[in-house]
Amino acid sequence: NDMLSWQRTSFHFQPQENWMNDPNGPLFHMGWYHLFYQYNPDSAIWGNITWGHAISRDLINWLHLPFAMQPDQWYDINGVWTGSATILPDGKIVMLYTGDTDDLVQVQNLAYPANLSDPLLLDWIKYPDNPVMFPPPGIGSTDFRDPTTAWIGPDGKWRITIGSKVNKTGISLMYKTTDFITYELLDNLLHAVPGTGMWECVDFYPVSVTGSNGLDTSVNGPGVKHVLKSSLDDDRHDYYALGTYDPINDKWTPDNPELDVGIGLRLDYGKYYASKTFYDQDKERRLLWGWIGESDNESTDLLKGWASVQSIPRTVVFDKKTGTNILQWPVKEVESLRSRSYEINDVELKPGSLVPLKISSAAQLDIVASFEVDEEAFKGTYEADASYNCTASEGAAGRGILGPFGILVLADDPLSELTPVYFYIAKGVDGNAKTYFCADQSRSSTASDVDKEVYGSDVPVLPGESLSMRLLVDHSIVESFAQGGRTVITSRVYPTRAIYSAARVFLFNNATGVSVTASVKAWQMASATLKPFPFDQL
Ligand code: DQQ
Repeated sequence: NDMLSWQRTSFHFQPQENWMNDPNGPLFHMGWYHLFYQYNPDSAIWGNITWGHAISRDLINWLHLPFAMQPDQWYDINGVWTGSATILPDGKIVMLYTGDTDDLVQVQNLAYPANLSDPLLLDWIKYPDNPVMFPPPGIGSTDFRDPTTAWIGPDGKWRITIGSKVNKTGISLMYKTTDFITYELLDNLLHAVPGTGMWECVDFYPVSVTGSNGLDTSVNGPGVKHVLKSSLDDDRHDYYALGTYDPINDKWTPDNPELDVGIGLRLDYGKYYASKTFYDQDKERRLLWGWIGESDNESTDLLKGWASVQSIPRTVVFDKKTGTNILQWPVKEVESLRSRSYEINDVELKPGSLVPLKISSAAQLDIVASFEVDEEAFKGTYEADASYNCTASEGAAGRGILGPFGILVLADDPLSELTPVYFYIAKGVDGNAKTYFCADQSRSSTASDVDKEVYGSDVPVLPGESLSMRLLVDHSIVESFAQGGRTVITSRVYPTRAIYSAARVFLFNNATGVSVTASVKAWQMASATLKPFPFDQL
């Protein structure tokens, strides 16, 4: 089927076939980035979870390797579930992962590479006395999973945290260890948030408040904040908050309790889950991977024979300008795929206008765009949609005074299919404006059995800043970044008509009361190379 094969991505990481979910244990070792991932070798739906393994020099082109770990022991026979890597000061690599036992109990297991001097880390040894942790008293046997990367505290002991829940309160349990074999459960929780339910794939790491490099996981002190991220099983989104970590009491406190984990900011407002960061010691940056799942139905996934991709890895830094959020940005290596470029500057978009860009077969693109709103019309607007909300709105078809305006991608000429990514400005009678960044999937596909949500949230815009967005378009995935990565939305879409040479890009302004001046630079993107194993040479 032509349409289904066109929908397969060309520069996102994915296995050759079948089901994939969470990224696991990412690390850099001897010149290679390693990515492990939750994989079903037998089908395009979840099950038989095995650790897939791939390596890359540049995070974009990948070599598939044999499975790292398979469900073959009593303590992981129902699945080698999510885990994280820790690189010890002597260079040893420790992998902790969740096993679903023969009794369906969630336990934590230890594994390590058989041969550290192998750059490919082909063989993995499961510690013979696994499991190393059982669900502690008071914790449900199926509510104990996804250990983090370890970090070292002032007492010289390693810490890890593991997500769980008590009734409806999402919690993160704290453990200390010196040898990764025996663990001490602390009385104290790293954090808890009522009403958020089971915390999956907790991620916990420092960010620098002053510098622009990433920080290794054990770094703490003045000028450091800590990000706590949880994937909420109940609503399938990744939430984070900035705060302070006290390593004596092993407690994390949010900067703003109103924007606590699970009730405040999302890492990504679209289809994005179970993400995990790691410290790239080679380039001194913190990198974030996330699972982009499917939002069609399982029978289509079975038909196309694969499900899910990983996001383009993103660098994560603290946003020094706002102080309230992190910035996520596609790794610079993705720019190596940029080829033919297209540029258009200072186009005036009057209310109701639509301007096609001269790009055909617009399936693989990197787009950078900025928008200046007509100052006088903006100032003269007394009130505009003060209570706007992307998700509850009518999407890009809903016209307001100061929005929407932005870009239509994966759109065909008659606009029978289109995925709008746009800004929408709301203004209260107090004169304060709030800018929203949204992605509308309601008309992305003529298929009826796919998700049609409008995604998005507000995005901080500081005085003097123009509105800017970056879009990575890859057939059926659009990763959209506003204001340098303050708000991010990943769209998983299923075009059936806006495909091959019919896939186009437009600028649009559907506001009724304001003109917008747009400048755009777009690049056609080459395909990444994903080689099967065995490959001829490195
Ligand atoms: N996926 C894994 C679990 C994790 C969940 C199982 C999150 O370890 O909690 O495939 O997507």
